[in-house]
Amino acid sequence: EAAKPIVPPDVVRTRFSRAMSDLYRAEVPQYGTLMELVRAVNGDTRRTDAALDRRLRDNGEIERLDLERHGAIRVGTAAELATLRRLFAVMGMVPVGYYDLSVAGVPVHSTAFRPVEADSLRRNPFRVFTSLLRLDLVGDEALRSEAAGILARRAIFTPACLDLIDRAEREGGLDEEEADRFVAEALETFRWHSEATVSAEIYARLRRAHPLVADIVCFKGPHINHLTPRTLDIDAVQDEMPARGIAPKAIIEGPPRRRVPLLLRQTSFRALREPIRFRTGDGPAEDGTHTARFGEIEQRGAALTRKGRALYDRLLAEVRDRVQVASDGAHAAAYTAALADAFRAFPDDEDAMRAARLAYFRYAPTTKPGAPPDADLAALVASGHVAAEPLTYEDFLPVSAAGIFSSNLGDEGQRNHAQHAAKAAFERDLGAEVADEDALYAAAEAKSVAATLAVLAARAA
Ligand code: OOG
Ligand code: NI
Repeated sequence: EAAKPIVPPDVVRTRFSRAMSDLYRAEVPQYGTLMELVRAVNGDTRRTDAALDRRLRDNGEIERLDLERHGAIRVGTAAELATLRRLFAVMGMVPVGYYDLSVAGVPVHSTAFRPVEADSLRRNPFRVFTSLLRLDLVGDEALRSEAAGILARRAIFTPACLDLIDRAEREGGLDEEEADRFVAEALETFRWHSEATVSAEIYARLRRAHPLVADIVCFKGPHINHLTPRTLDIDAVQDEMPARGIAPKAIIEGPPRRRVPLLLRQTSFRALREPIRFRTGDGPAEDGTHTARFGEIEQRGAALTRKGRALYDRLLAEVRDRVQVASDGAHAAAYTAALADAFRAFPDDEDAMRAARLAYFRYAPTTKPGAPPDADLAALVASGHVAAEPLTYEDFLPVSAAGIFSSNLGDEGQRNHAQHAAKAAFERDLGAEVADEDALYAAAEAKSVAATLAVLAARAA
């Protein structure tokens, strides 16, 4: 039998991320408004920052810019998580990183499904931050077993979706028709269901344990709770949001504004209050509301080495010890000032960051001829024979941006909580190990160094 023509996973991912974006725009109109604003600001930024524009074009990042977004979902059981891993694998997305959200007082732990190869990231870096409920962090034992029972009775994947995942695994991929069907079926898992699977009374009890517990347990599926476009200038978007009828959080989470952007800066706006319908025995349906879904934007910057990340974490912790933003936004200005002040200790210059090994870089030969054969990499960059630029951070900072996570949980200001990491249990439930993000950046940098030196050696020969 002839091998069937396979749609590349990168293509399936792009189709899926477009379909998801269309779905979310239909479900959450403010997302459409936000996308328009981000597109306008990105256009302005490219016009006023010629160097940035050139870099984006040289790297083929222009194409990914309008496609680029991440989403987030939360599931309730190991089986749901393990099946999601197989579903995302069909689209070339693998679990990267382990995030312990218990430090932010949230009873989940998480990973990010995303592409990892440079070419795949360039084509479409769509990511889904995926959290698993930790019932072990819910104190009330009766409630815990009730929640487990509710979760055990639901099926979040359509039979056709499960069948197509099997088929992709068995046959090494999906053909055209299967790929389109897969996108449509997979989308069913992520859409919003306004019918709760429980009564108002159970919902209220789960909500009292933690709002996220109710969000995860009480519905037919793990509705996508936000979809985040990437902007080139988050301050400009934040400033412009009120004029478009969107009320952002008081501060932008993450590092301060800098000449060389670091890691990830994010801001969000409040979840919609959506009408839902509770289950009742034989009586009339009971109406209620639920806030699950919110909007978010982000700006991505340099991926930091362990050393750079340690410095970032230390500086941010200093600021958060000194100033806490209240839930009503009080102290926001003091926080922003303290942040800018603290980060003076972090070099804001690509050469200095590279010399101090604070960030990962991608190296490439320039067109300048006559590279001295015995020069080291730093000398070749200094002499203009090799160009270096920071690798983009492709991952998440949910703990330092805990405000994002709690923005839909009602009024919670910034807080710090005890740590209960359980990575081994998470990987057991996932059915696989998570990739180490630091190792991925180090490997990407090393690969670019080897390729650069090979080109220079070939030129010299
Ligand atoms: C996920 C929050 C994490 C981000 O951008 O840090 C996240 C959630 O609320 O489920 O999306
Ligand atoms: Ni997010």
